[in-house]
Amino acid sequence: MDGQTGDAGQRIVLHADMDCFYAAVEMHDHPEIAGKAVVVGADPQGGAGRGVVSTASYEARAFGVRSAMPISQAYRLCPGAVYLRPDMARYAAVSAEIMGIFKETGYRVQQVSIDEAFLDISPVRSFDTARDLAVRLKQTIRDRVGITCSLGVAPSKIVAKIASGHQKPDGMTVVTPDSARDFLAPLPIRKIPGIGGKTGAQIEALGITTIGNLATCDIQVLVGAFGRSAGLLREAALGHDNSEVVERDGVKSISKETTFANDTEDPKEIAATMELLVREVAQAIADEALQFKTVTIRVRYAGFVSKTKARSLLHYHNDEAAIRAAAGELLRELWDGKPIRRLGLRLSTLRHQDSRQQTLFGSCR
Ligand code: TTP
Ligand code: MG
Repeated sequence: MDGQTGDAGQRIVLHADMDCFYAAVEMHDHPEIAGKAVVVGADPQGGAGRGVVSTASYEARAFGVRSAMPISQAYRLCPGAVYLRPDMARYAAVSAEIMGIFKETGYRVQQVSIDEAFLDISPVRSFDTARDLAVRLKQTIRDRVGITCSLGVAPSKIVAKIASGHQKPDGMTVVTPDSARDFLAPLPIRKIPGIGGKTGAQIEALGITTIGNLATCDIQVLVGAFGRSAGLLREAALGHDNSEVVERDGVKSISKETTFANDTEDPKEIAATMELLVREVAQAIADEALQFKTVTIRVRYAGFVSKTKARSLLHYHNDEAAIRAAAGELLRELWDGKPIRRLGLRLSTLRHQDSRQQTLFGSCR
């Protein structure tokens, strides 16, 4: 499945997915629970708890515990597990650190969830070099973040994503253009992203259980059952996917808004409300360990007319004073003295406080 050189212009996509992400962060932060059955989610309350499992360590999965399962069921399956509530601010910070490592490669990065990203590594040109890069990425994440991930390298996003899940945890699967069909053929159709419960059952009802079946069955059978989506299913089964890796930030902005009990033109009331918003957004970026560069205010007047005004600062900040100063200036410039119904404050152009500037993988650019 490896060892081949991509054609000139060949696309090479890497998909990374952290292993049991929330549980892995907890086990890293609390070494005494490393290697144990760990369940992150709602409080089990001795089996009477409501709510669901966010994730479970692979040790807990051995008992049948799964994401999205009722926590009471998880407790029945594995009463001896360590049960923890999620610490989203911590996971967001670790996520930002990992995305930072991906960005240091210099390749295009598309974050798709808190623990998942695609990298367009086509410039490495060969699947051998891609494998070397993947090995280094795994090592860097292990060294700097202290958790494991699973990687897939393939000629398209869809195959890279299927590949990253192929040998979890701590896995790596490289699928070259020549090996893609053989790789996909024996896998169950539900390995195709987006083919879940209902669609999966509909396809299986046609006697199609593997991706190979889906790739070779009579297209009219698919058209009969799925109409215009038949072509998409067939393309997915063949691993064809021209969609690009699109750069996107995880958290785009943090904003707070308040509606006044009565429309107001009282400068003191407006200033006091802005002060509350300043404190709230300052708290929110502190909780997520973020820095911002852009401050935007929004004023909605009676009659639903809204005006916004933004200011981008020269440097990243994380302090309340910088937000207060920018918001105050913007309000003076924007507000025309008419009664205000609603006031909003947004911070954007965000980055994680630990974003490091050094560049790794220089030779692979
Ligand atoms: P996933 O990557 O789907 O799962 P995972 O990282 O826990 O495990 P795997 O090794 O199979 O990749 O999701 C990432 C995180 O998102 C997960 O750690 C917790 C959260 N999550 C939920 O809160 N609820 C869910 O139903 C799922 C699937 C994930
Ligand atoms: Mg994961």
